[in-house]
Order: sequence, then C-alpha cells, then structure tokens
Amino acid sequence: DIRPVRTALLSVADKTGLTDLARRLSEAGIALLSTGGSAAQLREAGIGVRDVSDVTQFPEMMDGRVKTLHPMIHGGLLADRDNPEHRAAMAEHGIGPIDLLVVNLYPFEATVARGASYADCVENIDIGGPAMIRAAAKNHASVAVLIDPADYETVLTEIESHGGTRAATRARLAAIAYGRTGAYDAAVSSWLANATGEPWPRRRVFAGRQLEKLRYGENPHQAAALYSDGSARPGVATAELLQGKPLSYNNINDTDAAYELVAEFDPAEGPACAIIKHANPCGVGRGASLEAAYRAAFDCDRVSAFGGVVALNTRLDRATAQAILEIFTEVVIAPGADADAREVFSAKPNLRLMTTDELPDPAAPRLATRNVAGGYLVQDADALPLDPAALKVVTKRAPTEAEMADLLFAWHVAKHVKSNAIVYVKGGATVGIGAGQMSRVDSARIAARKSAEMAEALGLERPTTEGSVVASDAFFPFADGLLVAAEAGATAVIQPGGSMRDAEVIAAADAAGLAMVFTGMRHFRH
Ligand code: 93A
Repeated sequence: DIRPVRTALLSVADKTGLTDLARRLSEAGIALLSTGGSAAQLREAGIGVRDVSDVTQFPEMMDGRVKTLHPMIHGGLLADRDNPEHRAAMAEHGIGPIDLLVVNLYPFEATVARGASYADCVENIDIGGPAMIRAAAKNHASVAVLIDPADYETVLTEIESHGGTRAATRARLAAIAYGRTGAYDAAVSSWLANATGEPWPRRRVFAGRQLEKLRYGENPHQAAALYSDGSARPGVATAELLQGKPLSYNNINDTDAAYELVAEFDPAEGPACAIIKHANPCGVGRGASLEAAYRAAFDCDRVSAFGGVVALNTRLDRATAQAILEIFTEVVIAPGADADAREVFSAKPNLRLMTTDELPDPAAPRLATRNVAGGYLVQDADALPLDPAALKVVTKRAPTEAEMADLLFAWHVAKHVKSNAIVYVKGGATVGIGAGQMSRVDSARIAARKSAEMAEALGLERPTTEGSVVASDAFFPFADGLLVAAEAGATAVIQPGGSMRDAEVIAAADAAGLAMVFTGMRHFRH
C-alpha cells in the first residue's frame, strides 16, 4: 500500500542530513514546508521552501513556542484521506495534506546533560514537535514520520523508486516515533523529579503503567513499585492474588524466578514444582502427582525451602495444598487452583496464592533489561529452546535413557540458577544445587556438600548425589569441577562444551567412567 508524498514538512533541531534530504525530496517533485531555522538553512542551500508561518498566516511567536501548533498544520497531518467528511473539512478550510513529516526535537536531554540552567532546560522542552510527531504517527495510514536521520535513506529510496511510502514502513516509523516521544517525556519527568527533590515522582519516571506501589524495595530504605511492560505474559505481574497480603519486592522477584523455571516443564509430561529462595531454586522436582513433585522439590534442601516461593506447572490441588502448609511458605503460584485447595489455604490467610490462566511460554521471544550506570543493557531473554539434535555424546560411554532424562531435567534447572550453576539431579528431582559462585568448582563443591547434609538430615545411609547426574550452565574450564561431581557420585554430565581444555575434561570423564553430553549452548544467568 503505497501512499504518494506530495508535501513534506521539515522542522528539525538536529540539522544533520537536512539539506541532502530536502534536495532529494525537492527533486522528486515534493513541496517543502519548514520552520524558521530549518527553512533558513534550506534557502541558504538554494532549496525552495515555503514557511509554515505562510501556511498558518500566523507569525512564529513567543520565542518560537508557538510555530506549528495550528489547525492548518495539524489538520494536514491528521486528516484521514479516505474519510469524505475529513476531506470536506480540508476543502472548507483550505487545509493541504502533509504526507511526510520530518522532525527531531529540541535537544532537551543534551541541554540537561551539559548542566544548563533551569530556565534553559525548560525552554528546551519541545511542545510543537512532539505534537506533530504524535499526530503524524497516529495517521500512519497515510503519513510517514521521520524522527531519526538514520531512517532518512530508507524513506528517500522508497519515494524515489515508488513515488511514495509503503504501509509497513509508515507503521514501523510510527512505532519508532511514539518510542521517541515517550522517552522524551520520561526524560523531562526524570529531570523535573530530580530538580524538585520530590522523592515520589522519581519513582514514576519509567515507561510502562504502574500497577502497584510497593511498601519498599529490596531493602526498607528503597522506594519501589511494580510496572506493567504492556505485554500480557502470564506471570507474577499479571497473576491474580487470590488470598494473602500484597507481595513485597523480593516476593515478586522470587515468584517470577519460580514461575519462569517451572514453566520449562511441560505439564503434558507430568506435574513439576520449583521452590525458590533469593531468586535461586532450592529444589525442583517432578512426580507422579503434584504432591509428589512438591515433596521431591522440598527434599532437595528442606532448610532453605522454609519461607520460600513455590511454583507449580499444573493447578494446585488439595493434597499439594496440604503438603505445602506443613512448613512456612511466602507465595504459591500456579495455573489455577481447585476449590478444595483454596479451602485448605484459607486456614492460612497470610499465605499468598496467585494464579494465572496459563503458564508462561519459556520460548516466547521477549526482552530482558537491567540498568548500568548511565544506561540500560537490553538483550533477548534466554528463550532459545535446547535443540535435542544438537546434543553430542563426547565420552566413550553414552548416557542411559534414565540418565538422559535426568540430564535434560538438570539442564533446564541450571538455566534458572545464577552462574556459576551446578545442578545434581536424581530420579526427576534436584538433589544438590550450587549457585552464584565465582568459581565453578566451588559451585560443584557447595552443591555436593548441601546434598550430603540433606542426606544426613533425612537419615539416609548414602549421599543423595550418589548415582545422580550433573548439569553445568557453562563449560568446565578445567577438569577439577567435573572431578568434584564424579567424587560426589554423579554418573553423567551435561554441559555446553567449547573449552580450550575440552579434551582434558573429556579424558577425565572417561577415566571416571562418566557419560557426558555437550549442548553447544550455554545458560549464563548473572
Ligand atoms: O517551541 S515549540 O514547542 N513550538 C512549536 O510550535 C514547534 N514547532 C516545531 N517547538 C516547535 N518545533 C520544534 O522546532 C521542532 O520539533 C524542531 O525541533 C524545532 C525546529 O525549529 P527551527 O526549524 O526553527 O530550527
């Protein structure tokens, strides 16, 4: 769907590429409208342009605060070309359509960054620019909007080869445009909040809709709130709280970790349960029943599970609800809860129960962000599923079928454990988890030690890691970590591979009689 471009309005603070753009538009037969400074630069370059003030029949006034804020401009941007009433209004008032808008805003952020005065910063809040950008972007059915010189070439090429702009391009540019105006206002909000010293507005500067003010953040002296990212992803931000007091910041963080982890386990392959403490799993289990899955998860580390968050991959049933009540738990989240399970929980009104209609899809593409000083890091979430065809047995001995099932289970758990992650699994349940250590061998040791302590507490004769398998979220750089696992009694290993010393690690595995598979992908989580 090509829309012709006959008139373009150019009003830019950053004049990079302006002359070239205008020249090529002009050569394509497009009439140019422009504001003061932009028009002056174009005339100097010998490019014919009509002043916006000539169109509006109003001078630019009030230091330029009012230049384009006029129905002759906004009518031309907003009129629906396919609507007879809109066309009649244009004809009646002599409003000409504007098919391409090129605007970039007063450099508010740069003005703040160079430490300008308060008055200077205020003067650099662009009003007319965002109004035009939002108008053109709303009307992307007909109008193309350029806010970034990086996109000039794409639009010029389209105009030069098709005489107009493509619908897909206009829609993409509209999304970019609204992103810019949203970020621009967020920058103004953030600056004002800081400048006024008001503590509360500072907490409201993020894009997205605030869902809930939280009592405090990770610590009581930190203010905090929960925001929606606008996606309807099932999870802690969209779940229904069926009972219990509002979740704290740390509860929300842990509940998210728990639910995202348990969602790795397809309910069609049986019930699964994950128990989380401080954003790391302290037990993950599968079972013939949901209650069995919960008990298997609990038995990995009964000490840490106290006060944890429990996530389930199937509806909460009565038996599981009763089992959960045996110890203190902060939050339970599941894709639904049976009426009799809710009845059981109602005896503990402080226990939070959250449900969603479905499980989150672990493979759904989405973004993950975190902040660094002066910026944000943005990446794809770790959503790439393991390709079973990519698994490579690298040892003399291949894993047995039972080992293989446990290896895959361990691998999915390891993805959700802070690096360096080492996860021992036996019979469909974790028996030792080592998380967040700076050296892989320490994670392997901690997981084995915790498992030995648990075996003792459970009154078992043998360590639970005996006959287990082990997953490592990234390659073993040396054989030492693998040898710790072998010593703990693991019989098979899953890890990405790719170390300089793979040959050494494989030889150590062979010497210890271990079966080892490489995944070819890693799951760092920091
Ligand atoms: O002061 S404004 O908020 N009022 C307006 O009506 C207006 N129209 C365009 N700022 C306005 N602009 C901005 O002027 C544009 O967003 C652009 O940044 C700048 C271009 O001005 P000039 O062409 O005079 O350099």
